[in-house]
Parts: sequence; C-alpha cells; structure tokens
Amino acid sequence: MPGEWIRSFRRHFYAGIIVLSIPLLVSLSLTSGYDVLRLLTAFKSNYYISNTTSNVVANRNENSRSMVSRVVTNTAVEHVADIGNISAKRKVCSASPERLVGRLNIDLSDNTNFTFHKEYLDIISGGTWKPRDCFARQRVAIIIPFRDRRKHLEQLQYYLIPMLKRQQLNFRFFVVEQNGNNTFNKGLIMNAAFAEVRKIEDFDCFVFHDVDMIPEDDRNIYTCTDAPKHMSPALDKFGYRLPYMQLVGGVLSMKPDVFIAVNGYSNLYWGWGAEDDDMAARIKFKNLGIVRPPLTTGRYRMIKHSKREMNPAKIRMFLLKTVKNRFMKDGLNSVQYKTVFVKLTPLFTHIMVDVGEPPKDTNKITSMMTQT
Ligand code: UD2
Ligand code: MN
Repeated sequence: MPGEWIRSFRRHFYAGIIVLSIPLLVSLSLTSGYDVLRLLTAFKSNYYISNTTSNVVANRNENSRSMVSRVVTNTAVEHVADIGNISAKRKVCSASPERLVGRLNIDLSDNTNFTFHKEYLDIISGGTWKPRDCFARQRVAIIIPFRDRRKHLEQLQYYLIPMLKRQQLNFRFFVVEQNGNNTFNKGLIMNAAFAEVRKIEDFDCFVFHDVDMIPEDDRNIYTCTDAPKHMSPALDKFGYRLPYMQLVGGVLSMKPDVFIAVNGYSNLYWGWGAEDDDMAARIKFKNLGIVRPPLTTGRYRMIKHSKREMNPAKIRMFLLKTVKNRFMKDGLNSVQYKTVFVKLTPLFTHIMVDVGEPPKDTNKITSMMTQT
C-alpha cells in the first residue's frame, strides 16, 4: 500500500536526519563554547583587544594558550594570582643557558630557505615567545627599522629567533616600517617605535636592531644592562674590530627609562648617517657610559647592501656640533608621526608609521639651529 510505504520512508528519513545531526550539534556547541571561553580568557588575563585604525591589536601575556585550558579549571585566577609564586615554582632562567652553542654557522647563500624554520612553530602571532620551563630574566622588545628589506628580515629572523629561544628570553619582534618613499629617517622611526610599543606591552629591554646585522655568536645575550649596551662591536665589514669608541650603530640595547633619559634619538637626521653618533653624544651628556660584549662574542655579519642617499655632510656636522643644546628638545618628546596600522603577523608585529617628509631646504635646519 503506497500510503504505508510513504509513512515508513518518512520515519526512516527523519531518523536518519536526527542521527546525522547529533555530531554536528555536538561540534557546534563545542566550538562556540571554546570561543566564549577565549573571550572570557581574553578579558580575564589582561588580554585586551583595541582597535587602531582598521586593524585589531592583541596584547598577549604569557602562555595565553595554556591559560585557556586553565580558565576551565579556574587555575587562570590562580595562575594570574600566582604570578608572584611562579618564581618559587619555576626557577628564573639561567644567565648562561645550557643550550647555547657559541659560534654560529651563518650561511646567507640561497641554498638556505629563509622563509621557514622549525623553531617558528611555537612562535605566537605577533612574533612573541617565552620559555616554559623557567621564568625569563627579561622581557625584550626587538625593534627593527624597516623599508624594502624583506629578504634581510627573513635572513635575520632565521638566525635570531632560534638564538633568542636558546637564550631563554621572553621576546617580541616589532618591525617598524616607514610609510611612503620619502627619505628614510632611522632616528624618527626608532622614537615612533618606542612610543607605539609602549602602548602595546611593557618591556624590560629594547633592542634597536638593524635588519641586516646577523649575530655570529649566541653567547651575545640580548638583554639590557643599566647602561646602554652596544651589542655589535665586532662587524665583518670592519674586520671584527671596533672602528671608533663612540660607535653605537648596528645593534643597541637600552632599558626604557634610559631611552627616555636621553630623550630617544634625534628626529632631524633625514637620510644616511650620524643619527647613531648623535645618540652616542646623548649617552655621553647623560654620563651613562656604553657597555659592550667582548669582540669574541659581539660579532655580526652585515648583509651587503647598496649605500643609501646621504644626509648632506654640512647638516650632519652641524647637528652633531649642536647635540648638547638640542637633545632634550629634539627626540622622543618632540617626535611627530602617524600610525598607519599595527598588524600581527606570524613572526612579528608590523607597525607602519608615516613620518612626513624632510624639510625642503636644508638651510631651514641650520637656521632653526642658530635660534636655539
Ligand atoms: C650604519 C649603522 C646604522 C645606522 C646607519 C646610519 C652600523 C653597523 N650600522 O648602517 O645603525 O646608524 O649607518 O644611518 O654601524 N633601513 C631599511 N631600509 C632602508 C634604509 C634603512 O630598512 O631603505 C634600516 C635597516 O634596518 C638598516 C638600517 O635602517 O639596517 C640602517 O641603514 P643601512 O643599513 O642602510 O646603513 P648602514 O649599513 O651604513
Ligand atoms: Mn646596513
């Protein structure tokens, strides 16, 4: 009887639907449940989301991944609360970590694929990492001034990320790019970087790192000392000798309060040259002294690159002669820039800044200087 046949078909059909939808429902509830948890975790563990221009900035405290599971068991509160106890439970990482290998075998030829390294797998989006089995000695922000040097960046992170992990540091990479094609101003970029990074997270140490400086020895520990530390005294380009005592170019680390004390870098060096010598003068005028690793471990290979548009010598010399009267008015406290975006990428936090353009006539700088 056709009626009966349709009824039994309907029965089987509906039974089938029900059976099939159960796993679907289960997985749906699980995922939406997880998202709710993540949001909860976000707010519970100072994990804040704020909008800058059109991009989302996430600030992540340590171990957020494990935080998620802990929230479920309420250990998050304990975890947040026991930050104090952590040092008791987890020892502070050693000042000379056992995994260091010393001299590195640097190969910058195209035989190496610099776009991936197995040590990248547990790097958290935004370029953050921290040791799990001990408490990092310092939270270090690696600040890279950047424009049109993508390959150099890949080569640098290929050697530096595994090295910082062996040094058991809590680090985060910030690539700070100058927007547009105007003359490059490294000093201004460094000041903008410092100001922007401080809005995102607290760090014990800032390492201002040229993108083309590849460290050759992992015993050169990327931490800050009380005085500014010039981490790159021995460069292949200069025969692994320090060309002059005031050199602080290449890789320079500073505690945040020291960077503020010298009022950061000058904003007035448009084009290549001397913003680093100006910094050395600021350090001198603040009686801070410069610390350096030994030439045996403070070794770097600089990737060959073309020379940049020079800042006119007249200007450079004039600015260097006037540092003393100018540096507390020209620097971090007077930097002007616009943040175009802040983006989390797998291996670094990308900050694009618009620094405007250099003053049209260079006489403006000299005339400005004569007034101060
Ligand atoms: C020397 C200094 C450098 C800086 C410069 C003078 C050393 C080892 N380095 O570097 O710290 O003081 O003189 O300005 O003493 N950059 C870009 N894209 C550009 C231009 C510059 O990304 O188009 C960034 C990049 O991180 C680079 C850094 O700025 O490493 C310094 O510029 P450079 O490498 O062209 O200058 P260099 O090697 O003479
Ligand atoms: Mn260079």
